[in-house]
Amino acid sequence: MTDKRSALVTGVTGQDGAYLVELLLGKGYAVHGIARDVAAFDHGRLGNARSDAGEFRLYNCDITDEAGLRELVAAIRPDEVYNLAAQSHVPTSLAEPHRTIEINATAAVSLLKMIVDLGLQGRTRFFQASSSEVFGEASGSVLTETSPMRPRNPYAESKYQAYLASTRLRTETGLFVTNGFLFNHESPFRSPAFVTRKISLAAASHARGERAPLRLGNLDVRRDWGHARDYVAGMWLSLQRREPGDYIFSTGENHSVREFVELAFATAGRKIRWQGEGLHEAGYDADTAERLVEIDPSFFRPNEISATLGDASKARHELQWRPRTDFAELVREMVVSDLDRTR
Ligand code: NDP
Ligand code: GDR
Repeated sequence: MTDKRSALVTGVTGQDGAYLVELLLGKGYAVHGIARDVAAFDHGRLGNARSDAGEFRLYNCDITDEAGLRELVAAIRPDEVYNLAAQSHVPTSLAEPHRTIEINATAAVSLLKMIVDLGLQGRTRFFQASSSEVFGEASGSVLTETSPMRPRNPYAESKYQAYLASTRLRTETGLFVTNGFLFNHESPFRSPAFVTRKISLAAASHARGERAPLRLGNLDVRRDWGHARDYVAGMWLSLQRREPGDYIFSTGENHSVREFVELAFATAGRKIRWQGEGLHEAGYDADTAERLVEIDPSFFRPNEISATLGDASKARHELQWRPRTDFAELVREMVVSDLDRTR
């Protein structure tokens, strides 16, 4: 590769990886992506970015393979590292806490420390993908960077551990490391393991004649949902500052799973009428009375967070960051994309 600005991106096969690589290539970076299965990287996700000034190279590497990762970091000497690799699914973290901590915390700390050990702390800037999950249940209050952190599941614990280590290394060694407390962000590239894509896929398949009802957990939890494209722009902006810092990235508005369902099915041409209560509640087509949505208690979570809501004023003032896609546009984009795919 040439003397372009270089970025190392972990978790490149994930949702944010796709948008971030596209953004960096568009800015002319030499992008080095690591994935444990490079064949799983969907080049179609890069849009037109490949014709831009950047260069893209993929490497097979599990983030928990410390020796392999060290070799890559030493060879690339990246200007920027974006640590996106994670076991990012909260229910999976309950079933596999050890693996979640190993990937999300231990490997993140090793990567941070190896940059210092390789003498790169004067050169390499580091973005750590942290999460609104670290704050735990805030009972509807608006979260800022100084809100108390009370993780409620192994995923949140892992992100909290990585956050603590990163801020310690920042003051101990002068490493430029920034944490983004990312609130939920979605897109047509979201894995169907997450509720928004599960809903958009179901709305699209019902428009194509699917008869099996969509089975969901708690319809009344509220999330501050934004678009992934906006959030990766925030990641990049946070590394262009003179000084490192930690930032909330959120829209400042939240909506319930129920609202997401209603809007998604409306986009696919179905109006939902709710009937029943609690576990017996179901969503019916207002015109045909077809049962479209039902409750499945297996998707309820222990220690559920009832609502998230973030205040991104710091990112707005210091980074001039603001989300561009609102809730209605997000839902529409996801459903239209799934309708196109299933056509
Ligand atoms: P995804 O789950 O879509 O992507 C995670 C990526 O991590 C995948 O590419 C996955 O690869 C990779 N990965 C998992 N385990 C390993 C491993 N052992 N070695 C190497 N790579 C691994 O997440 P998102 O793109 O949505 O999120 C990006 C980051 O932002 C994550 O750290 C997530 O925790 C964090 N975040 C995301 C939010 C959101 O709403 N999207 C909100 C808050 C934080 P593979 O394909 O092989 O599984
Ligand atoms: P979350 O996202 O756990 O917030 O983590 P998810 O989409 O899984 O859940 C959002 C909310 O919806 C409720 N829910 C359901 N969730 C799923 N997955 N499936 C269902 O059927 C269902 N029914 C209701 C959940 O209980 C929850 O309240 C995401 C991930 O990207 C994390 O990595 C990230 O850190 C946080 O967002 C911020």
